[in-house]
Amino acid sequence: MRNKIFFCSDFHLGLDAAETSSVREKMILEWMEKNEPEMEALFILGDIFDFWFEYKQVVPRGGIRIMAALARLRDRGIPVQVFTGNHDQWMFGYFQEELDIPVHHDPVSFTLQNKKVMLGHGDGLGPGDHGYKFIKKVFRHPVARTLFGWIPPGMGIPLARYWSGASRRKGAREHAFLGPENEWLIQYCEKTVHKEPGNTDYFIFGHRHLPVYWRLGDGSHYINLGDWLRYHSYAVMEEGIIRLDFYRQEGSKPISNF
Ligand SMILES: [Mn+2]
Repeated sequence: MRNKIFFCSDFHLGLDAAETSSVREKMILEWMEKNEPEMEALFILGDIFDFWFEYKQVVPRGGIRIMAALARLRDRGIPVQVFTGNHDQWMFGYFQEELDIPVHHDPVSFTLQNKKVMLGHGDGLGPGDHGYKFIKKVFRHPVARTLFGWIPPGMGIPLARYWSGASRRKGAREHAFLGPENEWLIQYCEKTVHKEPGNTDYFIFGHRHLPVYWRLGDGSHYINLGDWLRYHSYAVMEEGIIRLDFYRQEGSKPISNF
């Protein structure tokens, strides 16, 4: 029976970390295949790729197995939706046209199993981080995209990979949980539920690379999906209830306040 909705993010394919990208990719496929018989839908909340830029006629090499697996899910009639992350925001229609998968660039609220769920990558939300918010605007600007598209891929892609690595090294300082006052996604969610209590049952984001399951002021919940670089974590919704789980890392627990 297809009654489970799966949420995951931050595969960062193309980046060799604790495991190589290809070992990680195979693990993700194994996870998808194992859960496919019960899969009602799959949401991927950004940073599938460590770098992605769709040129007009060309896409970056790599990631072919994950794309084939997503195509197979679609062929079996399973809804798949993708959000772009800060590392793979330059998706301009390839997933929609080739894989029949909708791509979202901003957070979206869905009603899933009778619950209101807000989904997004999570970058650029909450207070502070003005440098990043500015760069994000620049990178999203059509003129910047066009200009980048004119740089030959042999130069443009290494340049972008360097930038992507630099932003990750900056983020690497934040592996530890900073506490509810300093976790900007918790701040963002608390502010949202303060303005509109009871409007959302679950806020689910990626980007933070830290599995978090947090009870918010109005009784709703914020979930951070963690990542597949360190945690192999994901969320699964069944009968309107979401749990955060770890693939092949039994006994791991998310950071939680309940
Ligand atoms: Mn990420």
